[in-house]
Amino acid sequence: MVGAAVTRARVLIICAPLAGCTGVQSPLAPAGDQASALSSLFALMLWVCGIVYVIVLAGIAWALWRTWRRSSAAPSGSGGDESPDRVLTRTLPVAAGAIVAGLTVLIVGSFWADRALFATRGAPALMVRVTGHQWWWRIQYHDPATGAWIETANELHLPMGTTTRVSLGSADVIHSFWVPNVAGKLDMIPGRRNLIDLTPRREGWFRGQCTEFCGTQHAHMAFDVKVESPAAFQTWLAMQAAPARRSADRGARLFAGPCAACHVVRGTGAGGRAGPDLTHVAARQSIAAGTLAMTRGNLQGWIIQPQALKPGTSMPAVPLTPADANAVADYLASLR
Ligand code: HEC
Ligand SMILES: [Cu+2]
Repeated sequence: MVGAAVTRARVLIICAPLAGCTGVQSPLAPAGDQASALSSLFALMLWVCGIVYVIVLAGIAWALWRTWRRSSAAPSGSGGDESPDRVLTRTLPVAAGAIVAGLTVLIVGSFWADRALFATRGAPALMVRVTGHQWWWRIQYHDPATGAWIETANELHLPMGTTTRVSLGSADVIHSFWVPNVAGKLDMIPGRRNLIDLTPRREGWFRGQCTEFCGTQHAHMAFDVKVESPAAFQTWLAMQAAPARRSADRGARLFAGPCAACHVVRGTGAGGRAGPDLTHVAARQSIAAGTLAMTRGNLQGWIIQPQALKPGTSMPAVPLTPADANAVADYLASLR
């Protein structure tokens, strides 16, 4: 019994690293052009370096075997058939040639992959602006029809098969933007904007993550990514562009007090810019940059005690009676 359990534990431990080879946050399961280019480059490097590794080990084994055979055949130590100098002059050019050839393959491969990262030379089909904040993501879509910027947070939607150019910036410290299944990573630096192209090729949900340590809640700075058909994307964007549902409930009135100072709810008086846009917050998958699943209960928990769920977050605990927090959570859950 105990033996079987130990064996099972060993198998699990050995297999654990393989879990990184697939899933919604893995560069080894590419679902976009840029991630495919990078994973091909990874495969090329793995093969070239793997072959070199095997050749070097084989050479060492062969040399050891020859030395052993010679010393057992001629115990007097009177040398073999060939002088070491002659062996060197014959093998060195071959080894040098192999090194140059291997490095050339790697250099060409990495230039090739680098060029593939910028898909479109001209104007991209869609422009998105993502700004890193400690510890959440402000996301703005450029609407080509009106020229307006449509704002949301912590959830990135991308149309399948088209290139979205994302302009990355930061409001405070250096963050880094990474959706491993779709593209490589790029830093978000205060005072400048970096551009990254995303061309997704598979529909579904993926996960993005900040990959530059940016403070205590760095690990809780994630975002959901939805790749959907261009038609579904247009429907979603139109929904995001619309103002929030009008409400005269108690929750809406309570929200207009302290919460409105930091949060925008378009179509109402709430215009604070310090926190995420909440116009359609209930339509998102998660709360507080991937920290909690979007449920009515988690919304209420977050409102009552954000500092317990994400210690250090810039959202303070606003004093509310349980009945008031309940009403505010009802209001937020209605913002779809
Ligand atoms: C001082 C500014 C401030 C005040 C006041 C404030 N918030 Fe926040 N809020 C934030 C910030 C900043 C975040 C992002 C926190 C994070 O993810 O680290 C946030 C996050 C949220 C989120 C999660 C949004 C998302 O997309 O994940 C909700 C919901 C929310 N706040 C509701 C409220 C409500 C309701 C009130 C009033 C009771 C309130 N906030 C008061 C700053 C504030
Ligand atoms: Cu960060």
